[in-house]
Amino acid sequence: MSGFQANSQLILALSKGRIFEDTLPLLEAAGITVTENPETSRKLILSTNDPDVRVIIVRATDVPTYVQHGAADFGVAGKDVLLEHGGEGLYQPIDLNIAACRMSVAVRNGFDYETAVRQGARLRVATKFVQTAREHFAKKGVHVDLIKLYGSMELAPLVGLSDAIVDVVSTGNTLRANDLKEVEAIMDISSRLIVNQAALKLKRERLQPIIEAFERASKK
Ligand code: PRT
Ligand code: MG
Repeated sequence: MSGFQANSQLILALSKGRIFEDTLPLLEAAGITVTENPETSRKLILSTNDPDVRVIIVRATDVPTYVQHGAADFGVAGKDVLLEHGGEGLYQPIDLNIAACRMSVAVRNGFDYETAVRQGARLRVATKFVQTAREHFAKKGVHVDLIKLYGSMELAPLVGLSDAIVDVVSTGNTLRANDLKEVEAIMDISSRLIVNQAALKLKRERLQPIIEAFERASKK
C-alpha cells in the first residue's frame, strides 16, 4: 500500500481523449474542475480546484493497473479494458454510460465468414482483446489462432496477417474506410468507474460523495 497518501488525498486515473472528455461533466457534478488540459499540457499529474484531488493521465489499458495497486484511488475504464485486465482488486460500483461502443468481429469485404464458420475452418483472428475473443469463439465452438496486436487491428486482414479481427467499433467509419465489414457483435461496451478496494474502506468519506455524484450525473 505504499501508493497511499494521507487519507484525504485522492488520485483519479483517466486516459486522454474520449474518457477524459466524457468524465469532465461527471467531475463537475461532483464539484471538481480539472484546471489543466492534458491535450495542451505535457503534465501527467493534473491539479483540480480541490487541492486534495488530482488526476493522473495514463494509457487506457493501464488505468485498472494503477487502481489495482492503489497508485490511483479510482479511475474510469472501458468494459473492454476491464475484461482483459480481469478486475482483480477493483470495486466496480457503476456503469457511467460514457465512451459507448461495441465489441465486434470484422472481416474483409468478400470474405465469407458465415461459410468459414459453418465449415469449421480454423480462423486467424488478430486482436488487442485476446481474453474476450478467446471466450467468444470458444462459446461458438470455433477454432481460432489468436494474434495479439496493440493497435491498428484494421490493417491485419488487409495484409493477410489474419482472416478476422475483434475490435471495438463506434461509428463503423474506420471499418468502412478499410474495406472491412462487421459480421458479429460480441457485446455492448461502455466505461465504468473503478475504485481500489482498500481506498474504498480507508477513504470512504471522501470517495462516497463523488461516487454518488457520478452515479446521479451518469443516469441523466
Ligand atoms: O488509443 P490508445 O492505444 O492509447 O488506447 P485506446 O484505444 O484503448 O484508448 P482510447 O482512449 O482510444 O479508448 C478508450 C476507451 O474508449 C476504449 O477502451 C473503449 O471502451 C472506448 N471507445 C469508445 C473506443 C471507441 N469508442 C472507438 N471507436 N475505443 C476505441 N475506438 C476506436 C475503434 O477501434 C476504431 O479503431 O476508434 C476507431 C474509430 O472508431 P469508428 O468505429 O468510429 O470508426
Ligand atoms: Mg485509441
